[in-house]
Amino acid sequence: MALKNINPTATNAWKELTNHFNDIQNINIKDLAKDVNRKEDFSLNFDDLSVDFSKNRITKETIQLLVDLAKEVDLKDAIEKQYSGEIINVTEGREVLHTALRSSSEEPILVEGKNIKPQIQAALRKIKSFSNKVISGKWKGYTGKSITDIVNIGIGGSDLGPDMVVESLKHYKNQLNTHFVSNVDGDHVSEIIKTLNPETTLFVIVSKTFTTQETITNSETIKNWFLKSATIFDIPKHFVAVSTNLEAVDNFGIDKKNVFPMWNWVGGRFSLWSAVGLSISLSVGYDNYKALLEGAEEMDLHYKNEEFDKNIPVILALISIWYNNFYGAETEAVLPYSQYLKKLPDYLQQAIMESNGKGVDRNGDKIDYQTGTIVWGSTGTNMQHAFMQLVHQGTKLIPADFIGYKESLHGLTDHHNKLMANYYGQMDALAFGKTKEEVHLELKFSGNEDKIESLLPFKVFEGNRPSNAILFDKLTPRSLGKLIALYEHKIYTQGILWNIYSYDQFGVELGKELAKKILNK
Ligand code: G6Q
Repeated sequence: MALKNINPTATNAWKELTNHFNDIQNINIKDLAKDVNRKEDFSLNFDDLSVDFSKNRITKETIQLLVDLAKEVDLKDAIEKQYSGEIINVTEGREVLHTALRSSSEEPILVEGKNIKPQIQAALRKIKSFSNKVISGKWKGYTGKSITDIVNIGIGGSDLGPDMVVESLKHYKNQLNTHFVSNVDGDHVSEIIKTLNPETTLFVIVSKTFTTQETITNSETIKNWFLKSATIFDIPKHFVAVSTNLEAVDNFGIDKKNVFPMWNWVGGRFSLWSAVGLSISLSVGYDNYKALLEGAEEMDLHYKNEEFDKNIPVILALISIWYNNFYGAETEAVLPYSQYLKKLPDYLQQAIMESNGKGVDRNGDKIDYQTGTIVWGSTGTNMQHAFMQLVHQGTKLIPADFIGYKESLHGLTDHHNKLMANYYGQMDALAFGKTKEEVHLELKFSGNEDKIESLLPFKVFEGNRPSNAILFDKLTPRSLGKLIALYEHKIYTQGILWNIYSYDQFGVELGKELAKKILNK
């Protein structure tokens, strides 16, 4: 049975939310914070994760009404349909089963009548044994040397996820150096090749279709470069593929034994949990890769089983809808206070904007309300010295997720205390601002009384700018898995509430078609 098809703006809850918005739209976070229980009432804890959403323009009633909305569009039913393998990617006629990739339960999940769990387990075993061979140095290149460098060749979903995770887990990496080639711009591949020795490099070509222009072009260029010093008989030792297109992989010269599976029931941007994540397992070892999957599964179970008002992905999705559809906020910032997470905003831009950037509802009708949010961001504290000016004092409302870790990975306590002081300081500054009176006193006591009149308005911070504090104990493969799965479920929740299909991406096709036509000319 397909997903339900309910226009959110036609629901009772939406009407009530509209009335409620009219009543409280001028509410101030500073006033709300006077309630001593606020932080406790507006926080959720789950294992090593705590989410404090108290610094938002919301009351208990707001949450209640948003939860009512989720119930009225039957989010529960949609979640169950996703997990059980119904064809919820209707426009492409596919199941959406990235959650199955990290499920440790024995319960079968059927696709076309066949249980997919055994295939998933077999792929994991293959990833494990291959990673072990390469990492231990048993896998030899064509001159008998061990592998030192891995190059992932892929684009979009076959690049952004693995690239982000490899970067985020750099602390856990082994001796292998991992590189990513994606852009069809020859400068990208040229710069990477420059640093490589063909005798000790392993290329992982990741392409579900094995027809993607960028990936095939880069793979051919790399193969030609490789064949300058090796022969075609050496290809199996240096090229492996992750794909569904076995024929094209074979034509490329890759040994059948070295092909890792991909499945149509996993979308590209949700595929890092499949063999698309091979470069992750090579970079940090299979055990860490498995821990990433386990962390994601923990979040999957939380999302599936928890009541909506205690469900972290659901609550974050609902708050985002509140700003997007009622306050008219157009963008959201994702601000990780960890240099390791510098690629997270790029990754989330694809996951969120490709999924929910849709203007037609599940009926095929043009939508007259706002859908997908624009997501952007960068790491703290760097961005505090860059774009945060606009977030603090600009004219736009930009809700922000602040992602932080209690513990530092390198034990540099002094650095970490400063980092986290900034993490909390930014959220307080956004929420509570600085009043005229405070600026007045500050100028007076700093010996600038004569400048009060001319400077005061520029130094006032309005405040009332919302943020969520997403805080983990420590950056580990497990907590990263949880974080990524959290955003995946936020995406789906919003797609369901906006009555759109989150799992297709026809919007990227036209440009590709036209580029082909122009190239042929
Ligand atoms: C993601 C999209 C898209 C896809 C790339 C690569 O959800 O489907 O980004 O991952 O276009 O496709 P191939 O893996 O087929 O090369």
